[in-house]
Amino acid sequence: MTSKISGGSEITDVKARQVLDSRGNPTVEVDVWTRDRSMGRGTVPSGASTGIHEALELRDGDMKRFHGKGVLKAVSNVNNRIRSRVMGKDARAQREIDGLMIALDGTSNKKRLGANAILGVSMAVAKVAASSQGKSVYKYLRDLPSYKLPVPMMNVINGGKHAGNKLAVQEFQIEPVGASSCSEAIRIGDEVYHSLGSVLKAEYGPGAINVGDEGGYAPPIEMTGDALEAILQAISDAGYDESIVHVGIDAASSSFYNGKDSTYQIDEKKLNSGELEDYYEELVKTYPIRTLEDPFDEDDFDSFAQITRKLGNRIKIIGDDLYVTNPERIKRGLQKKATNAILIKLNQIGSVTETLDAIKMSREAGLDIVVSHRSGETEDTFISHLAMSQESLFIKTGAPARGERTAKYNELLRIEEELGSSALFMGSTLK
Ligand code: 2PG
Ligand code: MG
Repeated sequence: MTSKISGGSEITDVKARQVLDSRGNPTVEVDVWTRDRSMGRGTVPSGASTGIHEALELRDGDMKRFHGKGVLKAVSNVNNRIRSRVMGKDARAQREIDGLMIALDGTSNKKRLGANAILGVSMAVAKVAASSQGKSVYKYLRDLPSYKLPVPMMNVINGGKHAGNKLAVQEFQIEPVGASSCSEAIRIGDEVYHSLGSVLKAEYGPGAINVGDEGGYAPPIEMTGDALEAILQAISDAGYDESIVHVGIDAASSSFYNGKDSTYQIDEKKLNSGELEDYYEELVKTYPIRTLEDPFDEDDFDSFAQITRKLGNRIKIIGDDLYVTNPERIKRGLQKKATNAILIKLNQIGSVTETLDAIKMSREAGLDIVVSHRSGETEDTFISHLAMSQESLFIKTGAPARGERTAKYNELLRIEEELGSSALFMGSTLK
């Protein structure tokens, strides 16, 4: 019997193709098949405010096709070198398969095969293994006695590299922690999002409700405080208050950092890291901000540690570009007590196994987990399952608008339905 099951999950085909992401840029999609005719598909996302320490996204550089952004080399690496090594393996052997691809690549940042090639296969392998066992992906990834759905961290105003406005801060988020379930949190977030549309339209004109890369509005606002005021107004217009809906920001501050004189350009000011820390402290005093991601440049572990010492008992300081889901950098951050939470993105490190290892290390050290999308996304819903399986406090996956963002929230609605009355909600731990 066992050998029959093992035979069923034997990989019989691997096929990659080039498809488009939500920004209209090419990306890698991989289908993996097993003997029992199960199929798993992984479609790889792509960032804009990419950390310099991230694994390499292999692009063709052929300026005659897709302005150099094609991924045919990565696709060919899957269809040839990776495929021939992975064929015949048991899809349940995730660690072995990921290890084999990492060794085949042989570089520290996956630049030979491309992290996009490796991750596409890695996600497809996990999905096909789940499907071959007749399990939901989150249950396959981690068998837990009960599951808690994450709090949606919805990016409702886009700035920085995700929008054509002058906001330095990249993301303004709402977090409906006071909901009694994930589905209720999605409803509340959606209501606030639409109220915000009305607030922005009234204040800044009809063009203010055009949206940025992650589905949040991209109004012609320049000052951080003005964006936060609009959000508070929207929370109240929708009939809620700060105890139900928290606010968060992802400063993505490497994108407004000038390395030449070590200053940050924000709100018409040029600040050094000490002044920027005071600026955040004031912001947190004035507004109900409960999460603050990437407040300083991606290599400034010490400033992260300092703000965590100061504000860490009240709010979550989240490291994204700082850690790039990389165990080596996480170790460094833990030694310095740089943050109390970590953003997790599969394509920053480039395989499911390494992502799970990064999460385990972070969780065991007491960091809160925030599983995240990228600004360039696809219809793939793997991160909804990853968040479920890893007891992620939040899932950060954009506004409750645009198909590639709602795909993730909708998958959580399906999961909550599948769990029925046993479904728990992370919001209850944050009230
Ligand atoms: C971030 C991400 C996702 P990007 O900085 O957290 O919101 O942006 O994918 O552009 O790196
Ligand atoms: Mg970020």
